[in-house]
Amino acid sequence: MNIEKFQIAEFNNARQSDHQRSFEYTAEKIPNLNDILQKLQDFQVAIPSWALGTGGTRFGRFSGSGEPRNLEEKIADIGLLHALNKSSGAISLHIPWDIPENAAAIKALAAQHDIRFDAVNSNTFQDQPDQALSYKFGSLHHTDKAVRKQAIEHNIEVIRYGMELGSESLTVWLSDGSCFPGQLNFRGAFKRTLESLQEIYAALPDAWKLYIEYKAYEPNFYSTTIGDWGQSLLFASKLGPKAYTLVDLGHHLPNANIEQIVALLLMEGKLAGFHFNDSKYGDDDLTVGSINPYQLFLIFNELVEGMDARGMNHANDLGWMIDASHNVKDPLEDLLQSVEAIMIAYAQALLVDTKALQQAQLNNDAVAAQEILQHAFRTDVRPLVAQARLLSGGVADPVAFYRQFKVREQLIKERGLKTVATGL
Ligand code: PSV
Ligand code: MN
Ligand code: MN
Repeated sequence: MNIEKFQIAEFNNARQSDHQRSFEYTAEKIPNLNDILQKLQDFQVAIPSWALGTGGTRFGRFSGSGEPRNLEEKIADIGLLHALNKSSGAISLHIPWDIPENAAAIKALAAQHDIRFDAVNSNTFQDQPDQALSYKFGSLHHTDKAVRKQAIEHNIEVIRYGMELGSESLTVWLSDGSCFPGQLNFRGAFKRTLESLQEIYAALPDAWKLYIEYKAYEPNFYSTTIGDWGQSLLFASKLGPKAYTLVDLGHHLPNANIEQIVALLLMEGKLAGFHFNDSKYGDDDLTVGSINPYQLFLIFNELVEGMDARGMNHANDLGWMIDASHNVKDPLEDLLQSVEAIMIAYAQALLVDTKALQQAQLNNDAVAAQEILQHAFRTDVRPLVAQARLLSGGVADPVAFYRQFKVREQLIKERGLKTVATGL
C-alpha cells in the first residue's frame, strides 16, 4: 500500500492549530531551536528486518496478520514507517533470515523508499537446515576447528551480501558460552574466538566496521564468551581500529549503569552504536522507552555530551538500530512507538544545559545537577519531535495516522490473514 501525499496533508491540517500552539509554547524557551530541529531531522534509526513480524517466545508464537512474507514486503513496511515518521530511513538485515537474493533489485526497491542498508547481522546461533556442522556447542569459540571455519565463512558471506547492498558494518552476536561450571575453558574459548574474529576482521572492506555485541546470558546460562562490555572491548582492542563494541540495552545484568558504560566506550573511541529496546528483567526486547525512559534519556545525555566533546556527527558516526520483538502488539505500531521514544530521549538530551551541568559537577552540587537533568527530562519535547517530522514531510502523529487510515487492514487485504514473517 502507498501513503499518499494528500492523505498526509489532510491529516496534518486537521491537527495544525493544536500542534502550532504546543510547539510555540515549547519552542520559545529554546535558544538553539533550529539547530535542535535540524539534528532531529537528520537522525535516522535502522529498523531490524526481524522485527516486522510478531515475535514469539520458546512457549509459543501468536502470529499477526498481514505480516510481510518476504524481504520485499519488509522493505515496503519500513517504507511505510519512514513515510510516517521520516526517521526510519535504514534497515538492518539478519542473514540467513533475510537473504537478498537479487541484491540490485533489493537495493533499488529500498532506494525508492529512501531506505539505506545499515549493519548486516550474521547468525551462528542457530543451525540452518542445509548446514554441515552444528552450533550446539558454539560457533567462533568451538573446540572443533571445522565448526569455527564454517562460522567464519558464514560471516564472510554476510559481509559479501552487505557489500552488494551498500552496508558498511557487520554485527556479530554470538550465543557461544556454557551452561554448566567446568564445561568450558574460559581462556581457551576467548583465544579461539579472537582467532576466528581476526579472520573475519581481515575480510572487512576498508570502510567497514565490525560491531561486537555482548550479552550477559541466554541461551547459555552459566557463561557467555562475549558476556559483557569488558570482554567485547578486549576483543575490539585486540582486533584493531575497525572493531567496536555494540551496546544492546537488554544485554546487561539487572540495574547495570548503562550510561556509564556508554560514556567510557565513547571516551575510548570504541562505541559502535546501539540495539535499542527496553527491559524489566532481562533481554525482554520490549518497546523502547516503555519501561525506563529516564535511563534512555541518561544514555542520550552521555551520547550528546561525549559526541560533541569528540566532534562527532550525531547522525552518522554511530550505528543506531532497534532490536525488539514481542508478542502482543502490531509490530509496525510498536516500531513507531520505539522510534518516537528514541527521538524524545534524543531531543531531551539536546536540551540539557551542558555547561551548567559541568559547573555543577565541578562544584559537587548534586542538587543542581539533578535539577538540570530533570528539567530537560521533564520538558514535553513531543511538539519538537513532531515539528521536525513535519518539516521533513512526515505526519503529526504517526500511530494515530496508522490507525485512522487502517494501514494494517490494507496490508491484510494485500497479504492475507495468515502470514508469518521470518525472524526469531
Ligand atoms: C541476541 O539476543 C540479539 O540481541 C542479537 O542482536 C541478535 O542478532 C538478535 O538478538 C536476534 O533477535
Ligand atoms: Mn541485539
Ligand atoms: Mn538481544
